[in-house]
Amino acid sequence: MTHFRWLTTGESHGPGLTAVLEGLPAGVPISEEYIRGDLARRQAGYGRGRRQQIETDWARFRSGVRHGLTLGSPIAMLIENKDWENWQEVMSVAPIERQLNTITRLRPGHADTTGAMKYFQWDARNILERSSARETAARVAVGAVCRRFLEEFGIEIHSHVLSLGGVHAAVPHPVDWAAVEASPVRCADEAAAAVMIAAIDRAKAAGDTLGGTLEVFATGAPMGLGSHIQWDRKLNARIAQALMSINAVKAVSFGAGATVADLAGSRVHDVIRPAEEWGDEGTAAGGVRPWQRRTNNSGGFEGGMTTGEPIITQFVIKPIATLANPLPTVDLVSGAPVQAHYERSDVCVVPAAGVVGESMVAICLAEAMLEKFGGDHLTETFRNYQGYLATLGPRGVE
Ligand code: EPS
Repeated sequence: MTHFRWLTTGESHGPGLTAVLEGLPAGVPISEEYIRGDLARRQAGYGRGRRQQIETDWARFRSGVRHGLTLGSPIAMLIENKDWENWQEVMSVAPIERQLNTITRLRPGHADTTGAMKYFQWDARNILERSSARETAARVAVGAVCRRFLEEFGIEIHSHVLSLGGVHAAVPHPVDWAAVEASPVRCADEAAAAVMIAAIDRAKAAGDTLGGTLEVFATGAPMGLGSHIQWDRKLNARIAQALMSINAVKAVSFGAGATVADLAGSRVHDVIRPAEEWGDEGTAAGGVRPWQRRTNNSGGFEGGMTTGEPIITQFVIKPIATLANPLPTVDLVSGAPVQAHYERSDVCVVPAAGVVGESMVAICLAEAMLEKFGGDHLTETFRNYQGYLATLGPRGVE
């Protein structure tokens, strides 16, 4: 059993976000600068609003790291909200004298309506502050620590935008990840990216918002993470939950995804290549799998376990619910018909969502690696990992 667990705390306009991560072994190299790389990637992307000009997200370690290495103790990280300065009265911990304006014009598509009923609130701010996607900054901090751990095992995680506002990219194989990182919409298809940017500009002018489809691509995970033994041990299912938990996500798929519904089995299943076919490619997989596949329609999973092929998962994010040109709704207090609340928001967060998706996959993979290989120090985890890899391959005669 692993004791891997993590939590985030924080309201969007409160003093800051906190993340606690427990269960990583000692000896993992990590720095605040490393985490900043992913936090900055999440803050970027065409279509973001004014809030990102205020914030420069930085995760400060409060525990769990000494002299650049994890200690095996709980890691706490604090990300300050720079905007807090402007919200001290609105978000005051102590009761205040002044009567503040409340948010009562419920936004369709946000957590406002159900949250206000369920948590017995008169002010939707008491719901939206926590349901805001600001929280994903804390997830990315946890994900970055996990990513650094996975790097020790040669596992790399990327993401890119497949579609945005109905504009679909042509996906080159292999994907040019440097081009993705250089793109304002995190899409390597330059022509499609230009159309996506124009679509964001049009949506902004119309007071509207846009969603899209993202793909996360992880290489180097060894065959055999997760298990077929029980429903909650299937790693693809756990990744699906992790991605579905990202704000505004409506669908998750793997590999060929929904297209397999229309194809015969002979067109779907990934044929296993015997060693004779590998030719100059050497071992099939840099050792993480004993045999290669001719295709990867499974997205790297069979029976809820990694096959050793790249993990490929897609997720769909709806257009964000805060519209500058608001939708009809009702008032929380009077029930009267009104237009929904609007303060300030992003037009499109699709590019940023890819970084959050990578982070969630990193967290799931780190947990699965530690379930399989254990270890209180990275050296021990690595020894167990190498011992396992040495067992992969033709069984021979017992
Ligand atoms: C969000 C609304 C906006 C976004 C926010 C999510 O914030 P504000 O209300 O301060 O303008 O910028 O996302 C972030 C702050 C972030 O860091 O991603 C919402 O209502 O969900």
